[in-house]
Amino acid sequence: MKKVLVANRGEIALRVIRACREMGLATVAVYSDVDRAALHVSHADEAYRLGPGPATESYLRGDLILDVARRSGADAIHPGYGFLSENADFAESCATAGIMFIGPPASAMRALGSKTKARQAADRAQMPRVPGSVTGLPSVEEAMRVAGEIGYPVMLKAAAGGGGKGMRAVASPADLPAAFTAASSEAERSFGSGEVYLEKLIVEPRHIEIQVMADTHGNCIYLGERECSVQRRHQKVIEEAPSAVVGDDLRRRMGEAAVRLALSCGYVNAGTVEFLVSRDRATDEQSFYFLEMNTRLQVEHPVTEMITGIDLVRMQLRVAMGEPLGIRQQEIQLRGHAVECRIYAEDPGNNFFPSPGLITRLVQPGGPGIREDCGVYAGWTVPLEYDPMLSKLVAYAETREQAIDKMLRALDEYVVGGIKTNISFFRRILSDPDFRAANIHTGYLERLLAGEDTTPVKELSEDVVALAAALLSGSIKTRSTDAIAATESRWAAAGRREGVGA
Ligand code: MV4
Repeated sequence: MKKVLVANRGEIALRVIRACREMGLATVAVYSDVDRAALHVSHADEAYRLGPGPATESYLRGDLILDVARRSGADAIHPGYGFLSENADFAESCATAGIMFIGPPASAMRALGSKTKARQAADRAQMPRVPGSVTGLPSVEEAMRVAGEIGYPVMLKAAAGGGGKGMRAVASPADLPAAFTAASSEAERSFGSGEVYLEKLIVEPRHIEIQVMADTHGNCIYLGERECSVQRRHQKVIEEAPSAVVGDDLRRRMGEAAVRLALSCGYVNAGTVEFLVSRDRATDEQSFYFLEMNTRLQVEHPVTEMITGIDLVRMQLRVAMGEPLGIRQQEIQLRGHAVECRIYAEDPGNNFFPSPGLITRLVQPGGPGIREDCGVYAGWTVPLEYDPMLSKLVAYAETREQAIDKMLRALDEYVVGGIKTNISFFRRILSDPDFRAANIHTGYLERLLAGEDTTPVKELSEDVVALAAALLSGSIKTRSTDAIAATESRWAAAGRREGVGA
């Protein structure tokens, strides 16, 4: 491998270009018309125009990207996250063109891309998964039967969905038929497949994911977990590693399950296995349930890099070159605590509406234990066409409390002029007593924003379960649901990808 085409933009394109340069690999950037002056273009050795601004006419055009690979003589393509990173057809067309796709084989993407296929793979790998169906539900009657078997509340999910899109919580049998029909037609519209399955609803779980890395010699390791429960409308807002509630034993059990799944699907390169973790209020025991597997490098990979000391992109490139992992499971050591804030051009004071425009001033934080993966600069105009993430701010320290306080200090240094950002939003979360006490779960942020008590309920009364189900299904319109929904649809149409996924 001599020359890598980075088929992405923003901070992740810069991240990959940096790793390539350190390894003596030549780099090719691709850009759309609105990204002509983007940072990743100037950092690459060569840059090629793809087309107009919309992602569907540029970063999602696998044919144009392959054409640039041929013209530039690139022998590998790194897809980053989002865009074509989980597109099995694109991975296959790279292989057909004799170009190394830096990621898993198309076959592994296909085995894990459908959520029902992934659940079947989880059964083969003997992983605990959320009770429910592992195939699509052929009819409302069958949905009623399965839901009756596992007990309400249940969660309807689109097999072709993911990241929380097309999910519906159902609190009672009376609500199921309408929810099933709605979920299926929404799935058909959004993902081209109306296949819907259902699971037992896990109330107020934690969303914890395991990073895995597999080479082409049959080796696969896990690199600890990331706590991703602090989300707003299935967009991760703050991620951290390690999780405050995962001890050595649970980490080992989840990690070994994740590795079993990866190996059983012939997985190669970086991947993330998502779990729900819940604590039984009666026995106080923790249970973990397989949710889905993401067949790409994730936005939040830096927090894992900080506590393991391992450069995951460098490892991805070496695996793609056919090298063995070069490290055994028992050599992986986790040290310290890392917290990541995704800095967005959004206005928390106006329903988190995107705030594109010219960045007139940029003062970036620094100092010991601060890492900033930034994709913008003063003088850059944040375009409307893509996900409005500006950078990822990561704070690393010996303990969680020190990492949080370091992050607060760094956020105080951060100045972005000309556009609105969500920086103030993080100060509110990181100062919240429940967050600082790690009393977080997937419903935490919605309740903090709604001004409600965020302390997890001690025992679940029926009305709390119904409230949780209704909140999860979005059937309770929070203040800004409609406005955000309007924004979401605009961004979704503009090809907004990973970076919002749960
Ligand atoms: C669930 C769940 C509870 N019970 N499934 C969210 C996106 C995708 N990764 C799966 N997700 C969930 N699936 C069952 N059976 C809770 C989540 C979940 C979540 C749900 C609503 C609001 C925010 C959430 C954040 C993380 C996970």
